Amino acid sequence: THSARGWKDAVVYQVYPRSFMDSNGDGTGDLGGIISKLDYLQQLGINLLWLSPVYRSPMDDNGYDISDYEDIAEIFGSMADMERLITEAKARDIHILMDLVVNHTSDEHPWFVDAISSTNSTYRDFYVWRKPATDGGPPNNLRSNFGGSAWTLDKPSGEYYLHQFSTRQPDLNWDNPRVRDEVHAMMNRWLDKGIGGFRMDVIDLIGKEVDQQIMANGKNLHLYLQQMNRATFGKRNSITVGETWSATPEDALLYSAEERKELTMVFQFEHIKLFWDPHQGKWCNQPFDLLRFKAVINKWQTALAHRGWNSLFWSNHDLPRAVSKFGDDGQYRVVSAKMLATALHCLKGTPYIYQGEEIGMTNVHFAHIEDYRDIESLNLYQERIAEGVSHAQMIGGIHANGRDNARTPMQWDSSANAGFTDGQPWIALNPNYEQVNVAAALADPNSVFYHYQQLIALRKQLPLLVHGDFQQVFAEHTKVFAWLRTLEKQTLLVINNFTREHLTLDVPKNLQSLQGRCLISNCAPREQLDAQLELQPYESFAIIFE
Ligand code: TEU
Repeated sequence: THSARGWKDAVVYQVYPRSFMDSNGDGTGDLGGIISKLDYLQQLGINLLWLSPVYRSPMDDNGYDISDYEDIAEIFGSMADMERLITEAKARDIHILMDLVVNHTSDEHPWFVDAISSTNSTYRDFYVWRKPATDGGPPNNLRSNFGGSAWTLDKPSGEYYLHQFSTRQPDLNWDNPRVRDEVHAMMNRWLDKGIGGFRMDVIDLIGKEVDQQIMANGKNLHLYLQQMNRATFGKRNSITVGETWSATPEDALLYSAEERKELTMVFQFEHIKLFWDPHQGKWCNQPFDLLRFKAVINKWQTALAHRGWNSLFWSNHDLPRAVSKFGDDGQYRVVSAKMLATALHCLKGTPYIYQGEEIGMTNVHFAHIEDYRDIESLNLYQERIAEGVSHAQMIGGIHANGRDNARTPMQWDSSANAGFTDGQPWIALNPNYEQVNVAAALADPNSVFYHYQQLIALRKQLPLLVHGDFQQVFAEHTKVFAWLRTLEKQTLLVINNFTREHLTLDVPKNLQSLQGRCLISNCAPREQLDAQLELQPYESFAIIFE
């Protein structure tokens, strides 16, 4: 397995199992389908595979509502299939990161079924119960991320239970040591199966101080993570990445500085939230602003330059497609997708590729709300329309930032249903699958796929890419994102034109007429820079000077 220190040249690929590959024709992706595509992932060159949840679940939130942490949902296959996936992946030097969803369970988890059955249940205190407010309503005005109150009344007991997500995802009470012990034991049984580590769902919420309405970064959060590290993965060569929407760079150091013995790294979302409306959130999309975007990336690269570690991502199963969000999914789709790949993979940290990103898959624009499946979009659409927001505004917000953009089936080829299923797909495909698919990408030496493959290979070959210091250049430029990576005598210059415009850059004296070697480019290779640099639309390249 990856020694905890040797993992820094790894690249992670995220699979959303429901939409990756269907092997039994039921229209939903499954473990057999993933196994059938391991050769493809090995060809891409990734070494870690973050698997979104495949555990038993009523699928209220597509598996982020778990009713049995140690059994596999029938639609995904069996535990034997899961063990086969771990083995087959390892045979290709690919290690599985399981998705650990322990801020909450499903309301069908036996713990909750028992807890809600009686106030005397020995599992009552596994969850968060509060008496009604004096007016008989919810204990406080906390809102759920999926619309409505974060409190649901259990009529027989007259008490409310907390759920920061759907009403069917009751929050676990992490202040109860029995909860921590049960979760640690479950994690160790998964580690004993040979997984490479965990991605940890909304892990910044497990220290919540409910009565102070402090939901993220509660006072016991880091204590619980240090306990978890000691009790489970800390003793193994594991990789852990926490999903922490609230994290600042200072928090990220607390989570990921090696001596803290908490996590390997975290997902922070400042570069994502940057373009959400402060009041309407993601449903009112703000135009991309490169200067603000660069400042955030620069801040994070600088803050974790020598302690802690960055995760690097443009997208995941909750976010719009990278090329639609940060590039151009029209006539410049391929060149801008390659630019985004170079930009991500030449930063310092661990790159995450979301399924389909490596072939430049794009957002989807379904016309009707009935075409969508995501509980978050469906609930918030209803809630906002009821508040008087127009259909056009909400469907526009879903088109720009809805989670189903990332959940339409993986596009394998131009055959029916893009080769994803020979059944009825659980969600419609993106109509562009006849042009945008893996088969076409593998047949085209200039495809986005081979650009990713090259970047992943370079990371394994070049310590400069893994360990080199980051230093932004052209910091004030509103259309170009550029930086240097330096390690000992080597300097890498990375230049990305984030626009469809032809640009002319004045090259600083110290970078002029140096003889370099072009590491990668999405246009003509560059070896040397003169006083002026003409950039094509979305042109991106990296030159190494020794
Ligand atoms: O996401 C946490 C989360 O907060 C996001 O759903 C976020 O609220 C939303 O995408 C922004 O509008 C994690 C999982 O990644 C997500 O799929 C789950 O739905 C959620 O937790 C609950 O488990």
